[in-house]
Amino acid sequence: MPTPSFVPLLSYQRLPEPEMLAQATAFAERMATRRTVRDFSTDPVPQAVIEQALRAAITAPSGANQQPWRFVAIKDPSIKKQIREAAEAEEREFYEHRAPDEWLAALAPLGTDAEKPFLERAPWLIAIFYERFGLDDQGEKVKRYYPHESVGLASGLLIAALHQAGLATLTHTPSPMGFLNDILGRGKNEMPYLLLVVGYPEPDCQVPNISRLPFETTVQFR
Ligand code: IYR
Repeated sequence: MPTPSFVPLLSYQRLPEPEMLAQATAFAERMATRRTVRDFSTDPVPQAVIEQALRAAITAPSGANQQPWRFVAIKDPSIKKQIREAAEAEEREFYEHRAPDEWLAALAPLGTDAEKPFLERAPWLIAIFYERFGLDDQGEKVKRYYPHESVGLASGLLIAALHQAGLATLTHTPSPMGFLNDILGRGKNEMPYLLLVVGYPEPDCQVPNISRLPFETTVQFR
């Protein structure tokens, strides 16, 4: 059993209250401008920007600090093409057979269908996996704690970081996503979590006419 070891918290900087409120307000206003986009431009995005956003993502807290997230950032057109073909095959099954009417009704306001051109058009796809279990030096399974929660937190930070950098994203979840393991050569212990599509919106991009719930509906102070 390892013994705990502590170091001083040197990175923390407490803000004066007015600046704290100004920062919090600016960030909330910035995030309120985020929209999920499906019409992506083919304009390239520098890899360095994607890398910095991923550096932000991997600062997320995680169960037992196991950092179970794994990110694969894809710009290679041939890999994007394979992903599009595999995703569209699953999506056709979904829209034509698998999805119950209730689910299709819930999706109707988004105007989605089985065609996923953005998987080839967008300059970057980020495949996000979580480790269902780790593997030690001997190849033995090591239990992971709260992997779903952890990867969700990291994904949220990634979306915020990309938005802050002026990029648009789509959280895409073709189901099932096992094809990502095959195409990207990832181990069976890695579970695909989501496929984040990243790039610029098309100049004539339209988004669904939907809105966020009122603040008071989802937040309570006691
Ligand atoms: N994966 C499908 C369907 C879909 C499901 C949900 I829940 C969404 O919020 C959006 C779409 C698709 O991408 O079309």
